[in-house]
Formats: sequence, structure tokens, C-alpha cells
Amino acid sequence: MKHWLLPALIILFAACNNSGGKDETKDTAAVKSEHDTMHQMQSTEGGVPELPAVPEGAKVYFKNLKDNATISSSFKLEMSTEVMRIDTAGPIVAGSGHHHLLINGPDSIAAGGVIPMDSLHIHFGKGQTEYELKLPPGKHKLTLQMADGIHRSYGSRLAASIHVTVK
Ligand SMILES: [Cu+2]
Repeated sequence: MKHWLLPALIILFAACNNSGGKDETKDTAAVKSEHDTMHQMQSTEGGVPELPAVPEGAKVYFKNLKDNATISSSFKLEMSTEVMRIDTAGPIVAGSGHHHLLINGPDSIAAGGVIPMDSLHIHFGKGQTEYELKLPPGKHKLTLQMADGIHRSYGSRLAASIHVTVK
């Protein structure tokens, strides 16, 4: 009696998730092999594009600060570029990137190096060109460094440093 009933049951429940089936233990294997064919993961190895080249004449600079300037402990910094376009972090687009401010750091970060993210390495990944800088009194070095969408430095050609004295 059971022998002819079982195939009919399998057909009935094949499309379902075999919930509520009485012969659960017998169906499981068949349902599982069906599902396995659907799982084919594609690997994305080698998918990271190269760092875009820096265009001719491109530069970054502090728009409202000169070297050896004296500023107050709160100062609205303006960051600017020539040739390069300002973009948000994320997409990697040749000829564009976002600003970073390095406080008392190196003159630049080697091209391709990922810029750290902490209180001395400030990212402007929303495409900001202004920043409310707050520094304690004394001498400080400020460096602008532009990087691509995944925070890879464009190197010394897109970096600029100045020294300031905070009153
Ligand atoms: Cu960044």
C-alpha cells in the first residue's frame, strides 16, 4: 500500500519546503540535492582596480592658510584642488578623490598606501572641502593628502604641507 503512495507524495511536496510532510526523513535527501545545484558562488579575486594615475598639473592646497601662519585654536580650514575633482569615498574614478588632513604627520603618504583613520588622519569622504580645525596652542604641521575612493593615497604629487602656530 505504501509503495505506490510514496512517489505521489514526493511530487506533491517537491515544490514546498517539505514542512508538514509525514515522511520527512525520507524526502530530505532528494530535496537537498535539488537545492545544492542552486549554490554556485562566484569568486571575485583580483577585482580591485589599480590606483588611477595623477593627471598633469593636478595639486592640492590650503586655500585660506599660508605657511607659518598664526591662527586661533579654532579655525575654519578650506581645502582646495586644481585639475582633480572632489568625490565621495566609494567609487574609484580617475581624476577624482577626497581630501585628508594629516596633523603633525609626514609630508605625504606613499602612493597606493591606505590612509589610516584616527584623530591625526582625518578623512573627508563625504567630499567636504571645509573643516573646523581645533588645535592646542603651539606649533603644528598640517598636511593635505588626496586619495582615491578606497582611501589609497595619490602620493606626494597630491600632498601639501604647511606649519602653523596656534595662539
Ligand atoms: Cu579617505
